[in-house]
Amino acid sequence: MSYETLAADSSRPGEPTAILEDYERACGTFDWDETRRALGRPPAGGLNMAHAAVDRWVVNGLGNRIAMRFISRQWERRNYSYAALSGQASRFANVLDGLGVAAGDRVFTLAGRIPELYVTLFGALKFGAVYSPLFSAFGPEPVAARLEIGGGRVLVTTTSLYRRKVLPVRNRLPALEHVLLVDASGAELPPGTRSFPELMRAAADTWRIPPTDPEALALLHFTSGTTGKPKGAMHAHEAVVAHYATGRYALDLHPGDVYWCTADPGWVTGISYGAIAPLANGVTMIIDEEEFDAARWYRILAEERVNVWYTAPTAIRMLMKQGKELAAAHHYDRLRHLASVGEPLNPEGVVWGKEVFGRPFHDTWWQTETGAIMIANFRGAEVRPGSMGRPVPGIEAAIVRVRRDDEGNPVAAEPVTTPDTEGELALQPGWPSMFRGYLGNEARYRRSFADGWYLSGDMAKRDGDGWYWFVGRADDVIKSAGHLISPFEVESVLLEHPAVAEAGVIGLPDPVAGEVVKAYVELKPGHAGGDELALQLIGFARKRLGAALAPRSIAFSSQLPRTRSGKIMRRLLRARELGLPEGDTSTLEQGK
Ligand code: 6R9
Repeated sequence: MSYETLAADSSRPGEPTAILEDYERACGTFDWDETRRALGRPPAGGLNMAHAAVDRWVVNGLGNRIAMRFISRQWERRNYSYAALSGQASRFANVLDGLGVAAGDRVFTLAGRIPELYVTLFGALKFGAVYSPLFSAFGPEPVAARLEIGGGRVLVTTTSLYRRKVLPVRNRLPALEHVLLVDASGAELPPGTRSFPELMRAAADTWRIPPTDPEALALLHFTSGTTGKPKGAMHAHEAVVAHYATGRYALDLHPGDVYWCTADPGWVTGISYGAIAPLANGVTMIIDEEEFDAARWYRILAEERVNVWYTAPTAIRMLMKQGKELAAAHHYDRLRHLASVGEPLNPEGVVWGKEVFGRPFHDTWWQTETGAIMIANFRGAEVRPGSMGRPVPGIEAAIVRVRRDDEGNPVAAEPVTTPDTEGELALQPGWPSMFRGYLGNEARYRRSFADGWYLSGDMAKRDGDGWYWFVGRADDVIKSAGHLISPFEVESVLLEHPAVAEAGVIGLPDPVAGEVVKAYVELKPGHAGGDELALQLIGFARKRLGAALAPRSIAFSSQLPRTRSGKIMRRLLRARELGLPEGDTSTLEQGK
């Protein structure tokens, strides 16, 4: 079935027109400096993300506008005005000061969608510290690896997450000096922790943002590669310029809108578009503490009168699975713009949005490294279902053919001009939210570039009209339910099990989650595979990695395919599993 191009949404009565109405014109006239100026400057000078997102609204007399509306599991609603958020963030900046934290130190959160996470984020930014989120569904291993690489000095978390995920690995984290618990005080505090609310109560709620160099580091977002440890992508305060601009152009955020981003703040989308871009655009954001629940989501969209909704293909497919009837319980007459990110969005999903909400989903593409949306379907333009859209104004993209040396390092990248030709999606560096490096891994950073292009690691095509179409990853990284998973991180944990000699981990296609993690395991002599051991290994992996990363299924193999240099060939495992052509097996070890 092919899908026809959908005409641009027309505004309904009372709706503002699209911010980006004329794509070509906007591309021709766009200027980062002009955008930068729109964000104002903190009194002490420079450019500070927290000032641009929060404080400037207070300075401009809009402090009473609601910045965040929390909906607790029990459906209690709690509002934070821009002024209240600014005051709380100032308190936290004072807390950091009192703890002796220095500018540039790393402040982490390990928490679900709770107000303290956002207070920590903006407080750390105001202070001049670097903020890094950890996904609350991570197990102790991914938590430890990221805190270790990031040299986390402060961690804000809950008592339960601390006991289950940090305490078991804390002796590996000498840099971690301060653990602040949001839900404990006095005698109930476990040893080596302090009370977040007590410290906050004792701190002043005013803070003068020090002069912030736009290039000073603000955010550290961990992402995954195929080999080696997680990579900490570093982002500067200046990234807020791109958050702001893309919030306008790609998400059509108008000041005063009600906006809901369903991404968890443990990942880049939940920070860039679940906190910074929306506030920089002066909207009220909805933050739901609860996990996915179709009936609840429809209720939120309707009752909170959401204008702009940013979600992900896995969620859209889960909603689709439950049928249109459930959606019909409400009216969504305020819903103006629907957007999606994180994985390929099936054309069916785009069109389903139109059927259920009267608006199609607008796919957007970007990565942890790009910090902000790079390619999008715009509200004011036609939508081509199945396409990621076109580069946002200010961004130059291309499809390139990459030549690599024997070690896989890119040596040349040449733009492909013939339409509909597959190649690697590349971007011309220089936009404000581009990552400034991988913390402590300069070599890996350098390998992301060739001939002046940033290489995304995604394969794509561009059609004759300049629209981009996703083809697949160029590497073995797994995207499951929108979460980027490193096969190496999963393999490393499996190898710690006494029965496991070798492990190869791949993503298997899944109709809802996009991909699910599957592990192939070679056992040590004296061990026999079977259902019981498979369950044991899954349990072992879940305990260490957490539910988000652990494999869903395990297969035993007496001989995993290896290259002559001994590396497990994941590509071949996948091809064999799916009955696909095996491709080039010239490096395969004989007889496998
Ligand atoms: C924001 C985010 C990045 C990877 C990216 C690509 C995949 C993201 C997509 C998409 C197809 C889209 N991806 N958006 N694939 N269509 N619209 O997800 O960041 O976690 O770093 O993942 O996600 O493979 O390279 P991150």
